[in-house]
Amino acid sequence: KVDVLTAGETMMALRATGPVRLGSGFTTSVAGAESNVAIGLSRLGHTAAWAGRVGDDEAGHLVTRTLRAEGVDVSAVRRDGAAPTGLIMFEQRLPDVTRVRYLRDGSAGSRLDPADVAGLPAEPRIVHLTGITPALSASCREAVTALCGLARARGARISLDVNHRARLWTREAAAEALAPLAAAADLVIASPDELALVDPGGDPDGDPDGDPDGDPARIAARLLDGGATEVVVKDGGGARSFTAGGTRTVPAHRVRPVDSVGAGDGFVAGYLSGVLDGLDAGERLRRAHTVGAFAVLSRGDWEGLPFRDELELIGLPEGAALR
Ligand code: KDG
Repeated sequence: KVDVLTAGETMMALRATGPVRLGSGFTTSVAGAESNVAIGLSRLGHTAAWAGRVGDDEAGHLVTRTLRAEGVDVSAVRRDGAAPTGLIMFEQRLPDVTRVRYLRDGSAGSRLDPADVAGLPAEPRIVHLTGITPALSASCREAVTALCGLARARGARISLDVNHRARLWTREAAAEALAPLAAAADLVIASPDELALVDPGGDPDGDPDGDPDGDPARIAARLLDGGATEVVVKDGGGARSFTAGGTRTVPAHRVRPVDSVGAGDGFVAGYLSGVLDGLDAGERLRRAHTVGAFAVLSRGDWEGLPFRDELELIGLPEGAALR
């Protein structure tokens, strides 16, 4: 049994070592919201599998090699000779302003289809999805729907990080595709503006922001009425968990970010880790904030994520030396 199965697109990440227009160099790594979560979980001692397509190219090898080195099960990854592995370029222009550029149109990852997910690792406890994958292509949308069906058939819980990417699609298109996914999910994680996209009581005319009642608590209540067991709403300062049993709010750690890309994925990895460990809502949120804080305190999407024995490092007094 694998604790968490996730699927999506993982790209080769090119990180500029200076301003790109001046002719900077690049370091290479990998990036993808779903595989970031898988890495975070693996580092915390859980078993995680990632499925997706990579090109039959060196970048594809970098993706599978990196994930394997992080202990993520990549046995279901498909190598697609007909398209390249996607690229993502990061240029940190100011201490906490990073320009992100996708070079992923028509990539191998965007060619994921339902057949790729049909025979995935047996019996995951949780299937984790994000709103990025359905934005990539029609076949990706179908694959995500198939994965929800597989999760249901195998008794797995479905977790959805709404993760709206405005560079990939409009809010209208996102609302249309993501509302049914949220309706199928047990756990929905979103920022307040993302939550409005999956509001079951959203504007029937199709305007994703047209509902005058954009209050996260009310949207969460509607999702719970529709069958979700938990809705987690995160904003800069803290996060709230809504369940039938009540609401818990936990403030985030106060940290000085050095690179906030990947914070949300760290948050999700910490949260799912808390779910797998049977922690209560407050403790789950605390672990989520802790892992998210590690992500923003180091460069790269996932490189700074904590191993289990490092969780307690957040919260030590400033300047603490570990002797
Ligand atoms: O969540 C961080 C992501 O933005 C990054 O890893 C790339 O998956 C990614 C995406 O599609 O934006």
